[in-house]
Amino acid sequence: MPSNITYWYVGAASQTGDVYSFRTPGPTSSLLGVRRCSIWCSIVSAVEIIVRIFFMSFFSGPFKNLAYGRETYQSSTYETAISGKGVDGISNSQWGGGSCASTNPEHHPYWYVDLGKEHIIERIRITNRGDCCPERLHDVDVTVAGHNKKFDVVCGTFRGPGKASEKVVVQCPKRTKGRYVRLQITKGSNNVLTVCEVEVMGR
Ligand SMILES: [Ca+2]
Repeated sequence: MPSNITYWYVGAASQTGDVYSFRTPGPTSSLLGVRRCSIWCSIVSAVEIIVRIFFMSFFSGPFKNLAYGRETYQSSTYETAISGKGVDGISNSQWGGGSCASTNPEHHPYWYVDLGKEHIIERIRITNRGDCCPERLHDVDVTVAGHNKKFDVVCGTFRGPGKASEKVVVQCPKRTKGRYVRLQITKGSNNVLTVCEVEVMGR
């Protein structure tokens, strides 16, 4: 049995008349199924849902976006393009949409997010700016740090240059673990790091 099976289980099967609903646990509970039947039928349905959850966990893993709404930082801030706009849940790649984070021109600008605690990190998805200068996204090192904030775990690098509104995906090595995820442009000078959304997929 995979270790992540414990993340998913049938919790709080509720009964309303003859309707049984099955939900995942936690504050972001999602509906897994509803059955209208007798108690015996419901038991069979519960088994069916457990089997389905097992295969969902085994093949795809219960990864979710860990970065949404978390604390963020960047090496400098261009006007009102604060770092938090990178994790506001809005992937609008148009600058006028007001949801992109951006630094000033720098040598090696960086942006990072604090996930609050250590997680297994699977991949990072970055939404690049779409209305202008997408080539600014290049040679981005994605690194991960534990509580000590030493970004010495390499997830991967995006050489680029990026395309307009591109969704850049950087896949981390298996079982990459950390609390902080940082993006940094490591080559050239007079670089501007702009990210319209950064999603850190993990568990
Ligand atoms: Ca955003």
